Amino acid sequence: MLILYVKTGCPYCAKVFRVGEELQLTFDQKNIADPEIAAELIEKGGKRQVPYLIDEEKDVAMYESDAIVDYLHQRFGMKM
Ligand SMILES: N[C@@H](CCC(=O)N[C@@H](CS)C(=O)NCC(=O)O)C(=O)O
Repeated sequence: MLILYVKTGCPYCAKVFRVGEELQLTFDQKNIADPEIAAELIEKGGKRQVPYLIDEEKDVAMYESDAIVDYLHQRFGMKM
């Protein structure tokens, strides 16, 4: 499961969504507009910043859209 913490209107999140579409990925989206989700993000990642990706299968989590895009390309970009 890929979990992506996002915020409506966030351009960095939009960048990750574009790559997700390109790679035909499905994210379990969590929007920090909900204060409980925002608190959950801070608890898990340490700060309130989106996008934040959790790849449960690989036990990997990261902030920073460029790092997320690179990670998704590396992990899913070579599908045959
Ligand atoms: N360098 C970061 C920038 C991320 C960023 O600035 N995100 C904003 C939303 S666009 C954010 O998390 N702001 C905190 C908030 O909205 O509470 C990236 O590329 O992911």
